[in-house]
Amino acid sequence: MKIAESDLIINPDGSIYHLNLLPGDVADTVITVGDPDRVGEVSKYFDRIEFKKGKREFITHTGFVGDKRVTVLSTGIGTDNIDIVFNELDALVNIDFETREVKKDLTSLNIIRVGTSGAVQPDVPMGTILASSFGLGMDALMNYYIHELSGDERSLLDDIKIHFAHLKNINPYLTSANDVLLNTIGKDMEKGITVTAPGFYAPQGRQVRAKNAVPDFIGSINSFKSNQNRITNLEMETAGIYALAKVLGHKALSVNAILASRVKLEFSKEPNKIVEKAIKMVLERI
Ligand code: R1P
Repeated sequence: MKIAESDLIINPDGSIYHLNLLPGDVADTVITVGDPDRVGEVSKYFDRIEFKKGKREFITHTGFVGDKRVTVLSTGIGTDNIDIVFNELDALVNIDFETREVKKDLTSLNIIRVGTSGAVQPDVPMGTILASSFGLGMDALMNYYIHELSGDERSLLDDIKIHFAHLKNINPYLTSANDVLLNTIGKDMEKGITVTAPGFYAPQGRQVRAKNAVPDFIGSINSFKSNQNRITNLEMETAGIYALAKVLGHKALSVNAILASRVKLEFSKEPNKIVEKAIKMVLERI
């Protein structure tokens, strides 16, 4: 079936609408970062850079780590951007731009987020590099996609829905990390459920000047427990990444540089060093 020109927008030069990339520009291993300035912090470790492209907040460098071709791409902040990045990355590898049809042989990308995050457990200190075992979305993205759950995801999400029943009008969604990536790239990292919020301030329990509608948000998050599973950290992309990766047949892992302790009310004095450590760990393991 031919995909409509209004549904999949291709620029006059043959590149995809927002990412500004051509089919062939994306390596099978993709590192995503939120901050466009972090793209160069990753690609400075490449042995060779093939090209640099960009549009809006979506900056891409593709190059080589040894013999391995790697793409690093910034998503900007939030799962609304993840919707764009994941659909366009998938289109670049799985849709024939000439015929506008889905290819017969599909490509499954390995996608690793290297992002920043705040810890909600007292025993997860600043400086920790944490691999998300699950992404728990408190945002609305997956209300718009058909998202099938495994038995394990379903039973954990059932427990989560009971625990968070007081959060009216929120329909949480849950997806596990790709097992292989979790056990290789994330092998000796701290693990836990990562909550993805639709904002940075009240949606993550921060109290500045506007009054929060949800009392003790951090307390309700860090008190959740189901078997061995607990919530360890908060950020703004992981759940969308895990869910859309699964829907589209890609493998995803989110690696979090913990810059803040939300229970000890602290923020790191050396955030760049922690991010640097996460970047190096991921590049050594891909
Ligand atoms: C908020 O400051 C941003 O930082 C975190 C959040 O997920 C959000 O995108 O990740 P990045 O540092 O990767 O952007």
